Amino acid sequence: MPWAKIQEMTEQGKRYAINGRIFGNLPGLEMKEGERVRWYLFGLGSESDLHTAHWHGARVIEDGRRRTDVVELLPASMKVADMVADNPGHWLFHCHVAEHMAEGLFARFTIHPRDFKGASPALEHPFFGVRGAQSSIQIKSASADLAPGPQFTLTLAGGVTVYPAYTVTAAPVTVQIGKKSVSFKPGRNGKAQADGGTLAIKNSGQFGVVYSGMMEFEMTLTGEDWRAELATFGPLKDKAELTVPVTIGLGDAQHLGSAHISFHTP
Ligand SMILES: [Cu+2]
Repeated sequence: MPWAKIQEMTEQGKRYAINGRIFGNLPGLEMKEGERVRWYLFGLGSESDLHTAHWHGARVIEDGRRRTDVVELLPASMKVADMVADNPGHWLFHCHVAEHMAEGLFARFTIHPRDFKGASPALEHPFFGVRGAQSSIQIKSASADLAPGPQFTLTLAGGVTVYPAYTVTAAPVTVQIGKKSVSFKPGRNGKAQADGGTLAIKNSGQFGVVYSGMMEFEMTLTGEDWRAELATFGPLKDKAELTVPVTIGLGDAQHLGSAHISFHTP
């Protein structure tokens, strides 16, 4: 395997962690209302590791000097933060650098009420980041016009996750339902035509770049082949509804989702 490839894979697997835990999975940050708690903060890394530890629902005194809820940490620097746990609840503790947070640099801490007795509740599922990332397609509307012959038209609108500042000409967009697929090659205007459909990317601006991390699209899939493919999932008739799996490929990336299609006759 080429060295450059190994570097790339290492970079993809890299996460920003607190005590080795990511995405809200760090246990043990628990205290009782009224307790005085000392946090020892320590950062390590390189120039990308400029961290800002931030508490929700609480304030600290940083190094005995400053009352705040954000403490800045340069690599290999140490700070002490003193907190009076005066606000019971489950609170977020995270790095305020947006990219670090998106890559897992957050945890929860719990302030139990003064009269709390018993075992601490088990951590629930991660509440931010992980799950949302698994469904990388959102189909917001799907409808099919049961016009006869080649006028059969399935219209899909929704969004698919992309890298920030994604260039729409970078890779073909392949849509697959059942065994049938079509591939679009969007131009800089975000539009593409292919045998059996059209694609329009709605938020790629005048330069063909999607900045938001979510590429919004509208597409039409036309012709008898699509009707035949959809018919393998259930009967097609006026006012019927069907849920079908949809795969959208962007270059090497495969995004899996489903579309809830409503059918109507013209
Ligand atoms: Cu950070």
